[in-house]
Amino acid sequence: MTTALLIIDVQNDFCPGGLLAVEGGDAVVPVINRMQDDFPLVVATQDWHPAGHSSFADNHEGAEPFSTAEMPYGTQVLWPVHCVQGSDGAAFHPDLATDRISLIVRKGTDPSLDSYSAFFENDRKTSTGLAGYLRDKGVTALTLVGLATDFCVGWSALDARRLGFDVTLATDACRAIDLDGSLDAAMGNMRDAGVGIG
Ligand code: VGL
Ligand code: ZN
Repeated sequence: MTTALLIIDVQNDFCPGGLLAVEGGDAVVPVINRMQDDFPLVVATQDWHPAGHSSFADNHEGAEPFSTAEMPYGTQVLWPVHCVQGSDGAAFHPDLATDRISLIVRKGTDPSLDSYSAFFENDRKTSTGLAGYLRDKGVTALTLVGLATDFCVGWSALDARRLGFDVTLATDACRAIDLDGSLDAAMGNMRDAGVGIG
């Protein structure tokens, strides 16, 4: 069994001082750095949006950040502008060790479609290609870390289970946004799906 470490969205905009800051987001960095040597394969994602992305409240007339909109693929939270392609906010946290990362998946690049999960965009159908990469590398199990527990980490964990991977969430290496009970909901969904909570 090969277990890979999947590092989700440890980017400046999700850390204190960023445009969609997660409380304590930067605290995951030293934990993740220490964990990397325990895994033969390390993969990371970056949230990577064009400025005109449809998940940004600014791109919806009169919409407030953290409100929702109905999209063709379902209900979408409208976020503050964050992780714009090439911006400092979209870069990895400067202290994240990146030398051992063998693949970086950039997601959320389609202006009309958000992508929380590392595996599928929010229509739950459009693949990022990550599953194929991991299977080709013989990976059968994943440990997930990063930001944010209740959105990109949680959706990635559920998709990974759906794809047949063994999944563990390393909770001390994750932090949540926690919007209207979203953390409790995500933890419940992950437990129900058989995600190991470490
Ligand atoms: C994320 C909201 C919007 C995340 C990304 O990384 O959890 N959350 N885009
Ligand atoms: Zn995003």
